[in-house]
Formats: sequence, C-alpha cells, structure tokens
Amino acid sequence: MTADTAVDTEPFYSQLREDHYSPLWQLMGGIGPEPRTNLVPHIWRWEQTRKLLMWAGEVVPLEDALRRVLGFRNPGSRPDQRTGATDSLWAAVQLVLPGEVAPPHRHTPSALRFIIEGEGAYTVVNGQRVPMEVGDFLLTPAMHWHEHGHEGDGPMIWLDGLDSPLISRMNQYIIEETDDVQGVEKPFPAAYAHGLLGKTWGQPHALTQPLVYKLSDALAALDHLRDGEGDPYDDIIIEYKNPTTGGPVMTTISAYLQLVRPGVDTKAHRHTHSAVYHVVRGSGYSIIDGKRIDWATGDTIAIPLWYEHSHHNPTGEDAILFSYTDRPAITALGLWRERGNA
Ligand code: GTQ
Ligand code: FE2
Repeated sequence: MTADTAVDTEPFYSQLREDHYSPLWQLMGGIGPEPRTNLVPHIWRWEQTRKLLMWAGEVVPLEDALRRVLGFRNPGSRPDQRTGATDSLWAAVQLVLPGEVAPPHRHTPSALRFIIEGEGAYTVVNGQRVPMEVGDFLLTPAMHWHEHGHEGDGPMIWLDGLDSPLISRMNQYIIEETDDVQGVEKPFPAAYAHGLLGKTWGQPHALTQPLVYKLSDALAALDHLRDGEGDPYDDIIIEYKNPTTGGPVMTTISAYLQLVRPGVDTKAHRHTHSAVYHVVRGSGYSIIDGKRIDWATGDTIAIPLWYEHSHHNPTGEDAILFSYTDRPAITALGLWRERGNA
C-alpha cells in the first residue's frame, strides 16, 4: 500500500473506542525484555526526616491525623500514582508523643515497624501488648487489630513498612476503625507465642507467630556469622523468619538485618523485587545504577525493582542495615529473577 492509497483508519479506531475494544498493537509501547519502573533510587536523610516529623508533632494534633506518619514518597512518582518508596512498598516514619494513643484499626496491608528512638511506647496487636524498644522489629500482619500508645517521656519514633501500594493497586486496601481500645489479654508465654508449643483443641489462638524480634538477638546472630564468608551481594545477612513456617515474616514482605563488615565491598546485582533500607548503625555507601549514595545512621534508602546495586563499608566500624522487600509477593506471582555479577 502506498501513501496516496492510505486508508483512513480514524473511523475504525473511533469505533473501537466507542464499543470498548483495545487494539493490542497500540498497547505494547515501553514493554521490552527488562522490567521497568518510572521510580528511582533515593535516600532520605535522617536529619531532615526527624526535623519534618517533629514539625508535624507541633502543627498536627494526633486527633486530626490519627496516625502521625510521614511517608517517603519516591521522587519518580507521577502525581496520581499509588506508590510509596517503591512500586509496592510504603516506608514512613511515625511519631507518637507522650500520652497519645493512635486508635485501633486493622487493614489488609501487612505492616512492620523498626524502632528508631524513644522509650515507653507500646503497640497492642490482637490483644497482645508489645513494648517498643529501640532496635526492635515488630509485626502487624494483615487484618490484625493494632493501636499504639506512649506512656514515656519524649518523642517516640519508628520506621513503618507496609505493602500498601501493592494492595492499593489491586483495589484491595480495606480498613476497619474503632475508638474502643482493645482489651489487653494476658501475655502469651514466649514458647507459645513463638509457635514452639501450640494448643491442640478448639480454635488455634489468634496469633500464630512472634510479634517482636529484639535487636540484641539479631546482632548476636550476625556476630556469630561474621567470621565466615558472607553473601556476595549483602555480606553478613540474616532474615527475620516466621518460625511456624520457616518462611518470610509476612505473606508479601520479607525483612532482614545485615552487617556490612569494615572494608567490605559487595558485588553488584539486580532483582525483580524492590527494597527499602534503613541504616541502624555506622556509615558507608551504596552504588545504585552506577551512582554513589553515601549513607549514615538513620537514613532510609529506596531501591526500586531491577536497579543494580552494591554496598560498601570503607570505615573501620560495623555498618548495620535493616531492610525489607516485596520478594515473597513477587515470588508468589512467579516473577522473581536476579542478575548478578558475582
Ligand atoms: O501505624 O497502623 O505508616 O495503618 C501506614 C498505615 C502506619 C499504622 C503507616 C498504618 C500505620
Ligand atoms: Fe495500621
């Protein structure tokens, strides 16, 4: 067909639109052999994060906010895009001031917390009261009731991680809220809470996994492993596990603590899950997509899917990183892939 005999296709396309048909040949733009995202790697520095969060404490009463949470929004996000720090992971800092209670609710997104600063706060998850101490890693699995209170002095600050952007994209984000604080039930003995011992009659108890992992336990495990070889991409890394399944801590989210030993340069890799890192101790840098990002205690870093990254500790001190990912969700969908330079 030559130009001067070209068919006028406009009536065809307008009929398709009117009758709700999609021509595939117009939809394949931007899809190629590699996964792609418009999101970008980014670091949020602790100094600025803490300053803005404390400012929120001055200008936003908890009654108005319910939860005083500042999310880390990926700079590559389009204005209407339901993203957090990455395509599927929300990351945020939350501030509770003395005497405040963030009211009870439950939702389909799974949530985790890593405690950054303060003492005297607690969360109640399905009737179990969990005190929060710096370095603790806490879980609020999907549809578990939770509320947060603070009986100490001074600000209480923690990192929140949720799969809410993923759940939102699937139009499955539901929340139930109430003003009635939960009745706090008698605490489970540790072995029962951790799934080592279980009742055999009637209903299983409402919690089937530990709700808190202490920093000292995780650090002891890292220390135990530090003389070995380590992972080529992460150095000495442990996963927080659900002991009742041996799998990730939640259906969609896995979480880790890692030690990048002094002088270590990890190899670079990329994978189809995305990750949020929080610097617990020390300093160092990562090379993400060929660019060096220096980090130090309190900083939070987003690595969206398929960006190549490596971690480096040029200092003489340990660097300890907490991180969480959507790897279990990506794996369940059959999408997990990795490409490394090891
Ligand atoms: O503390 O329950 O960062 O429901 C986002 C949603 C925290 C919470 C967030 C939440 C919470
Ligand atoms: Fe919540």
